[in-house]
Order: sequence, then structure tokens, then C-alpha cells
Amino acid sequence: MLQIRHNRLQVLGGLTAPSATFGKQPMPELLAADMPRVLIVDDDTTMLIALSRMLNGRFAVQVARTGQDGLRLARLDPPDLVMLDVEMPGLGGHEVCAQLKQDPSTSDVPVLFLTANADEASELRALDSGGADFLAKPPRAAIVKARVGNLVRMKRLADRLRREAVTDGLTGLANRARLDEVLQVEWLRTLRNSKPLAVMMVDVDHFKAYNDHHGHQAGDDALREVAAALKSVARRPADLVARYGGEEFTFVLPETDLEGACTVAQSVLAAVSMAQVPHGASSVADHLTVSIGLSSLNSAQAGPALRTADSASPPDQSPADAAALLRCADMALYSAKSNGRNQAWYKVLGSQAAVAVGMNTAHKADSKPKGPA
Ligand code: GH3
Ligand code: MG
Ligand code: MG
Ligand code: MG
Repeated sequence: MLQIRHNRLQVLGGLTAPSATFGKQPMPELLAADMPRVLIVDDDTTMLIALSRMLNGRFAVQVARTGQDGLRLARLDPPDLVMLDVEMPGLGGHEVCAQLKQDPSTSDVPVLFLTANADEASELRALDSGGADFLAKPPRAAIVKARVGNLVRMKRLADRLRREAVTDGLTGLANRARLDEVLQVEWLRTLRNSKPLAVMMVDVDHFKAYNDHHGHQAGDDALREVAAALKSVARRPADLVARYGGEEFTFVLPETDLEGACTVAQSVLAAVSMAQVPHGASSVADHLTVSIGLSSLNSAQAGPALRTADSASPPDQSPADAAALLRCADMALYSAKSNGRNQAWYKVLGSQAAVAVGMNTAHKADSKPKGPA
């Protein structure tokens, strides 16, 4: 039933389920999607079996017999908890824990130490090396379940808080804090790798009028629809679409040149139009539309652009930076608005003027613009 291969064994879903044994067909999809995952690392196979049995049913258990294998498995797919034997030949538990804590991909995974040496000094050392808790061998089932349960609950809560800290509550898109962080990272990466970077500001047209006409609740629903349409366009893994604030959204498109960004902008105009969210008070169309301003930084421009403030902005002595790229996109957005909305304009960082990307696609034939552009 339990097979050991290459000095490690892997148990998915518990030791007693035949489908869960390593070497047969492991079927992760059979696991409850949110079953907490526990990785046990111990050189003693009897201990691995005993601990796995204790956790079976409530946790998806994976095991490793060496510190090296434990580290490798943890990095491959970080679990919710690592149970770590202190005394192992080769890489010992303290060293494994220290390495897990140094690696950003595993640093948030709590470590529960197991040791036969339950004295004060070894308990302190375990905690000093970054361990979250400590269990004396031989382990007792009730205590193991309680400690593992507590640590996993805290880990999941911390994960949720981390997720919520970077997510916009209304739309589920990345929030402003996440946008700032990603933009800064991508800006620096662009300068380092000499790859282009594009950003795009997307602003819903006549949204105040939408709220006034359809109600604030419908306004919230409409923003969710727009967010879904934008999300469907940002397809590359590195693309980010965030809610900048209110009815404004921002795309960060790494390794995307001006031409690529213009294509994305046209897809955004089309996707929002196709969502066909009725807008009973727009001068532009009978459905919700957006205006877009985009800007790009090409690798060849990275040098000069870094030294020159945007030439069209008011006198500004500060060097160009990621924020300057956003400001530049915002100026292009202003042009898109003042030229009739439901269109995209671009402005290259350091250039004088914005240029139209797309044509108006859905003007109401009989409508006059309402209010100032
Ligand atoms: P323009 O075409 O020039 O962009 O006009 P606009 O009416 O869209 O722009 P304005 O800045 O005048 O108004 C933005 C509106 O967006 C006003 C505000 O009430 C609404 N808004 C911002 N955030 C939310 C939100 O979370 N929910 C709802 N329902 N409305 C919001
Ligand atoms: Mg041992
Ligand atoms: Mg706005
Ligand atoms: Mg608006």
C-alpha cells in the first residue's frame, strides 16, 4: 500500500486510500480543494506512517525522509505546514527550517518541530531557527491533531489577510497598493532588462451620470462587469489589471511595446462594448464605454526618459520614474476624453503630444455631448 521510491514517499489523501499511494496514480483532483496540506519530514519511516495516520482524513499529507527532499517538495508546491524532525542525517531539521525561512516562496509556511530531545535548549533552538511550535516524541495523536489544526488555521488566516491587503473588495482586481508595488518592480525590471513596458489608464465614461440614472448599487454591479471585461483582456501571466480608484483602472503590461499596447487598448474598448451594460444617460452610446490613455517606455528610450521629465508636463525637476509613466498615460486619457470618449490615445514618455489609437466605434448618431468634455 505504502511505497517508497527514491528515498522518499509521498502520500496524497492519507495512507489508507489505494488511489493515494505514491507510484500508483496520485489524484490531487480528488482531494478536497481546500484540504490543508501538511508535509512531514522525518528519517524514521515508522514515525512518518504514525503521523500520517494521525492526520489522515483532515489533511492532505506528503512525506519526505530527508531534509533535502523535504526542502525540494516544500519549494515545489509550498504546503500549509511542515512537520520537521530535528535529528536527521545530512541536512538536519534546524538547517531545513532556516532555509525554508530564507526562501520567499516558503518563508510563510509554519514549521512544527518534532524531537526526541525535549529539553529547554533544543526547544529554544527550534524556535530560534524560525519554528512556529514544538512537539516532543513520541507524539500523541490528540496533541498532534490539535497543534497541526491550530497552526494551519493561523496560516490560512494570514494568507487571507495577505490576499485581501492587495485585492480590491468590489471588483476582486488588484488594488492600488498592489499596483504601486508591481509598477515599481516592472519599472526597475524594464531598466535592467532593456525590455519595453506599457501602462494604460482606463476610465469609465459618464459614470457619475450612470449612478444618477441607474442608482449606486447598479453602479457597483457595472464596475464589476467592467472589471471582468478588463480581466478577460489581460491574458499574459505578467499582465496586471488593477482598480486605480473609483471608476478608473490601470493595466501594467510588461515587455509590451507601443504597438502591442495599442492592440490591448482596442481589445479593451471592444470587450467593454461587448459587455453591453445599458447606460441610459451617456452621450457616447446606449451602453457603458470607457476611455483609455496609454503610455509606453521602450528600452531605447529608457536612458533619456529617465533623465528628462515629461516635456509636456509643467516644469518639473524630478527625474522620470514609474509615476511619470502613469502621468503620461493620464494625459493621453485626457485627450481621449476631450476628443469624444470611447476611444484610446497614447503618449510616449518624453514626447510632446498624445495620438489617437482607435476610432470612436459606438457614437449615438443623434446625441450631443453632455457637459464639458
Ligand atoms: P468622465 O466620462 O469624464 O470620466 O465622467 P465621469 O462621470 O465618469 O467622471 P466623474 O469623475 O465626474 O465621476 C466619477 C463617478 O464614479 C463619480 C462616483 O460617484 C463614481 N464612482 C466612483 N467609485 C464608485 C463606486 O465604487 N461605485 C459606484 N457606484 N460609483 C462610483
Ligand atoms: Mg530523526
Ligand atoms: Mg475618473
Ligand atoms: Mg469617468
